[in-house]
Amino acid sequence: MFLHGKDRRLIVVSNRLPFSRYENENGEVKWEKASGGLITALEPILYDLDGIWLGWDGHSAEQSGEERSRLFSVKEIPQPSNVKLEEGKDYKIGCVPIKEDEVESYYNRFSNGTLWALFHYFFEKSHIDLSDWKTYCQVNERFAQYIDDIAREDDVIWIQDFHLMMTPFYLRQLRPRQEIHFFLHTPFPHTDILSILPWQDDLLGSLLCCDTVGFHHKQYLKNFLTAVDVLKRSREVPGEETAGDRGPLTYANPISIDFKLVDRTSREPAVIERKNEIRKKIASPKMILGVDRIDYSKGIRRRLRGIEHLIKTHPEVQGEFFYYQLVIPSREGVDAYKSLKKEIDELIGRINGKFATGLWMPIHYNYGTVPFAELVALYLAADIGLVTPLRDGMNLVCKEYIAAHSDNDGVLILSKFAGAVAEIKNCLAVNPYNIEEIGDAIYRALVMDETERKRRMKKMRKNIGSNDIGKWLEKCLNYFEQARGERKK
Ligand code: GDG
Repeated sequence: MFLHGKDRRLIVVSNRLPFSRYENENGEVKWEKASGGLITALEPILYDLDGIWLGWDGHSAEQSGEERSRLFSVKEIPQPSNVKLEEGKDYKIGCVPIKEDEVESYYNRFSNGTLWALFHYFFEKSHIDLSDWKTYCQVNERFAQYIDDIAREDDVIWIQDFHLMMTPFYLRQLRPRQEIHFFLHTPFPHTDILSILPWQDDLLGSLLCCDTVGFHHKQYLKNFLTAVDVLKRSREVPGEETAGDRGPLTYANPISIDFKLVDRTSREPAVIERKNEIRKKIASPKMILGVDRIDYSKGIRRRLRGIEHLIKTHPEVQGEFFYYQLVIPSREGVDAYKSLKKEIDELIGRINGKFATGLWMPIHYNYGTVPFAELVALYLAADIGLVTPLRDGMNLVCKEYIAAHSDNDGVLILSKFAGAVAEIKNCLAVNPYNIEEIGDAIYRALVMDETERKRRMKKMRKNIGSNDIGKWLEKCLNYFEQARGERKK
C-alpha cells in the first residue's frame, strides 16, 4: 500500500489514541491498550504505512504535562503484557491534551451524549447545550492547531469520526492548501433527525471544507447529501469561503477487519486448544456469543429478552444452550452508560433466577476485556454469533465472528440496523427491536442442520475475506487520489 508520493505521510487524527495513559498508585506512568472498532480497523493501516496517529491519551491535560507536538514511536511505549507488537513495524503517536472539565463537556456530554445519541436515532437522549457546543468547538480547534504544528505541506490528514467534525473547518483556515479527509464511523442520520441539532449547519459546513468525506453505507451518504442540499438551498454555508468552490468528493465504503489476522489466529494450536477448553467447561451442547461495548445502541437488553422469549416458547431448549455475553466497559463518565450496566446486571439475574435448573444457567456474563487470542477462541467456540444493535454504523464484531470460523461452521444472527448487514447476505437478519423475532431466530439457528450452516458460513467468509481492511484502505486512498486529481484541474 502506498500514498502516491515519496514524502507524503499519513496522519490519522481521532479523539482517542489506541493506548491510554494512566498513573498507578505509586505515581508511575503506565499505558494500557484500548479497544474499539476504530482502533481495530485503523491500527493495521498505521503499521503498514508507518504513519502518525494524533489523538488524546485518556489522561487529563493537567496531569500529563506533555511537551507540545512531540511525536513518539509506539515502540517507546512500555507495552502491556497482552500486547505483541508486530516485528519490524512501527508508527508514531502524538498526544493532544484535553483538560478535565473539557473531558466532561466536549467528550462525555457533547460527543458521547449529544452527537452519539442523535446519530444513532436516540434523539430523546440527546441533550442540547450551548456551552457544551462551545467546548466541542474549542477542543476541535486545538486538534487543528496540533495538526498544524506537525504536518508537512504534502501530508495527508485523515480526521476520524463524530468527535472531530469541526476540526476540518479550523484546519482549513490554518492550511488552505492542505489535503484534508474525513471518515464518519457512525451512521449519518436522516435530515429530520439531524435538524434537531441547532449547530447542524456548522458541522455540515465544516465537512464541506474537506477534500473527501467517507461513510460506511450508501444510505448515510444519501442522508449527508440531502442535508447539504437543504442547507445550500436555505442559506450561506459556513466555512464555504475557505473551502473554495470545490466541494468534497463523497463516497460510501464499508469498513472491515484484518480478515487474515483473525483467520490465522483461529488456526493457531493454542487458540484451538483454548476453544476446546471453553467448550469442555460448558455443559450445554450449543454456545451462543455476544460481544459488545457497553452501549444502549448495541441492543443488549432486548437481546437478553429475546433469549427469555426463546426459553418461554421452546422450554425444550433448557440445558441445550449457553449464552455468553462479553461486555466491554466504555464511556463510564456518561450517565446513560452508568445506569445501563446496572440494568443489564439485574436483567441477567432475573432471567437466570427464573430459568436456571440444577447446574445449568442460560446466561453467563463477563464485564471486562479479554486479549485478542482469547476473543478469537470465544468466536470459534460459539455455534451462534448474536449481534443485534438497535443502530450501528458498521459493526466489526460480526465480521470477526465470520473470520474466526475457519471451521466453516457457525450461524450469524445480525441486526437489520447494522451497516454490516448490507454485505452479509447469508446471516439471519432480525429486527433488533422485536424480541419475539430475536428468540425465533435463535431457535432457527439452534436447529439449523450442518449443511445449511456450512453453506451460509462459506459464503459469508468468501465475501468478508475478499473485502477486508486492506481493500477498504485501498478504496479510500483511491478516492483521495481522485480528489487530488480533480483539485489540480
Ligand atoms: C465504532 C462504530 C464501527 C471488543 N471487546 C474486546 C475487543 N473488542 C473489539 C472487537 C471489535 C471492536 O472492539 C468493536 O467494534 P464494533 O465495530 O463492533 O463497535 P464500536 O466500538 O462501537 O465501533 C461501529 C466501528 O466504529 C468501526 O468503524 O463498525 O459501527 O460504532 O473489533 O474485537 N478486542 C479485544 N478484547 C476485547 O475484550 N482485544
